[in-house]
Amino acid sequence: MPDANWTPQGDYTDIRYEVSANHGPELEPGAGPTPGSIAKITIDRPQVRNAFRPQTIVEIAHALDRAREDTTVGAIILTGEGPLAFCSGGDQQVRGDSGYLTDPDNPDRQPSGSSVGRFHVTDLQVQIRRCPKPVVAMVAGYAIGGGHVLHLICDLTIAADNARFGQTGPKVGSFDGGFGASVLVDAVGPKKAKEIWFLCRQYSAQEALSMGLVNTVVPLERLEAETVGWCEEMLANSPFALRLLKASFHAAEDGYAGLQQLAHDTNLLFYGNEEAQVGRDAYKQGRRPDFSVFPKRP
Ligand code: S0N
Repeated sequence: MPDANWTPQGDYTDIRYEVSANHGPELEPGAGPTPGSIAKITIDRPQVRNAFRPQTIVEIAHALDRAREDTTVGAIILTGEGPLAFCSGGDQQVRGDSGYLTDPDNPDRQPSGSSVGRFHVTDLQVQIRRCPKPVVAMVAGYAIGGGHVLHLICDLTIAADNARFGQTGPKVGSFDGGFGASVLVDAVGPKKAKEIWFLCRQYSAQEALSMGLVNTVVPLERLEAETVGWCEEMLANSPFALRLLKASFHAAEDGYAGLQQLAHDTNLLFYGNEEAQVGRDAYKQGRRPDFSVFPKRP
């Protein structure tokens, strides 16, 4: 499998953002790679097992937006630095009495001390779900607590054989009853989801595979090559079909917001259609549109 040839972009403190060179598979021998690149977002706080503080979440959100806007990017990898952890969830050192503190050492930015905070991860979870490109969690080591929820809401998870999965909420006085509960139920069923949350056990990569939490398990040394390979396969497919599939998978679970995404995606297609353009052009030219030529489809 070829090297992804990553190029770093952006200026971040808690993460790295890298984009691969054109990296699709050759459609025919000697034809060169098909256009398309992969973005990789790496949580870079290995000293705390890649726990996220608010700054980390702000940076992941920024990088995700960047990957979304980059029209060469067809798939996005979310991972953690090093072999020991994908992510260990919210950084408990900056957990306040009401969410997480942006800057606990700076009273000017946190005027009420430990009583003011928020859950930055709430918006990030939605952003990952609504990102129109596939997001792949590449998990080595621990995916624990809020880090487990992050992998859960990614579209696919490729796990190394040293990966360990679990929730810790009830052990540390916390819980994620949002996607962390509903998407987990969808993935593993209600009994197993309750076991995971109520007992706070850790599960091996093989156990995660057998309960449908991850897509595949590979030796640690092959983790990135395998993940890049899966992304390459998606790069060879229709990006709009992938986009609509992702929106379709989430439409029911996300209610009106899910339907809105799917509906607006049909708008994107409809704007390219002559019928929509007749309406636009007539308005711009100040005349009545003539839709009579278009069939009333059965
Ligand atoms: C990950 C674990 C299992 C790794 O164990 P290991 O390998 O033995 O390493 P340790 O020695 O334990 O850790 C190494 C160093 O890293 C620090 N550290 C690890 N995790 C965190 C963390 N989450 N926050 C801060 N520091 C962390 C250790 O302290 C240690 O530091 P040093 O070297 O200085 O001693 C193990 O570390 C572990 O179990 N970690 C804690 C996992 C955990 O409980 N995470 C928090 C769970 N909660 C959330 O994630 C909340 C998510 C959230 O944001 C949310 C979302 C929706 C609704 C609510 C919430 C909410 O916040 O409540």
